[in-house]
Amino acid sequence: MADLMTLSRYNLQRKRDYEGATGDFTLLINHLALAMKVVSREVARAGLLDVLGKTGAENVQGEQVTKLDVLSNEMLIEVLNDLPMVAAIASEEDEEIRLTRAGRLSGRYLICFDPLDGSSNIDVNATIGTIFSVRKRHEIGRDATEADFCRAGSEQIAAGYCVYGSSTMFVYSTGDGVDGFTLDPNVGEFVLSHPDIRIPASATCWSANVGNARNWRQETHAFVRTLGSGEAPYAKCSLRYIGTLVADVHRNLLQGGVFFYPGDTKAPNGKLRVLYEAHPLAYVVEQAGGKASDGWRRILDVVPSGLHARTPLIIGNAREVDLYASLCAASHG
Ligand code: FDP
Repeated sequence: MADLMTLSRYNLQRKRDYEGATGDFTLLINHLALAMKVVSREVARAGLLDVLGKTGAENVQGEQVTKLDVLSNEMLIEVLNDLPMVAAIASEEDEEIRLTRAGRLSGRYLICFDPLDGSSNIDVNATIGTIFSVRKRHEIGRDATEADFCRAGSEQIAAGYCVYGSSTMFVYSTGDGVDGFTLDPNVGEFVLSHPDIRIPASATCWSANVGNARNWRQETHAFVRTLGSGEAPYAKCSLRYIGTLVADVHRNLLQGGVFFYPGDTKAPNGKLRVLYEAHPLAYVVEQAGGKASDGWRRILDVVPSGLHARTPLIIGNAREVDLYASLCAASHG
């Protein structure tokens, strides 16, 4: 029992390390984790309940909304709505921000999340996940606005994700390294299983939707040629693509690798969203010693033009992210 470092115990211990900590932030992380435990339960029972399939509606991104998307979104909103320290929420599923019931005026924190990343993998039982980030707002005492959210990713004070895979794992950072907790289904608690995650020094794989190669620009083709060259340091580098961003990034974080969803001739800004996907994952990966870029800029420096703005994303081992950036610079001058 003494060794069972649960997420709540871990957070309590950390709180003691920070002078003046009110416990608000600890409570917030614990509630986010609680919501993800509930989502994990629903994901695990998905085939048994009537929660598979699409609702028939489209979300703000013009994508088909699945029933589990809706359920996860509601679950997170429900949990966050009554926390007095949370002022407002931005969800990938919602067109506008949501001011919370309890904290809209006095809450210090703004939360962004993608309730269920990898929706197209739900019905085939492949790994999916939830991604979140926490920001502190600059002004309290008034309703938060979209502009309060549309700021650089470097303003995040915490970010993380939960992957619903062969086990459920909660991984997060508060700017002081990255820790991973695995859900023990018998105890119902996240238990510290991966302390101080560091991305391995070299990439063992690369991950991209090669189906888009027909639209890729020359820098992306050149990048793939290098990764697939079979020459050092890529002699053993293989392709691994789950097609759920958070799951691909999670694997690469643990085993070394680079994920890229670049801008191309069809979609110059790529597919992934700045606030709900790129910013939080970039925060985690940087904290683990990796890098994230849009090819030109550090992702954490990107200021989104709107709540649902998209960005090209190259994320993983520093060496490979830098290589992609140098190829961009070479092909566009
Ligand atoms: P999905 O559309 O299934 O929700 O941004 C969402 C996302 O999945 C990412 O998780 C994933 O990496 C990417 O889109 C997959 O896009 P492609 O199907 O174009 O490869």
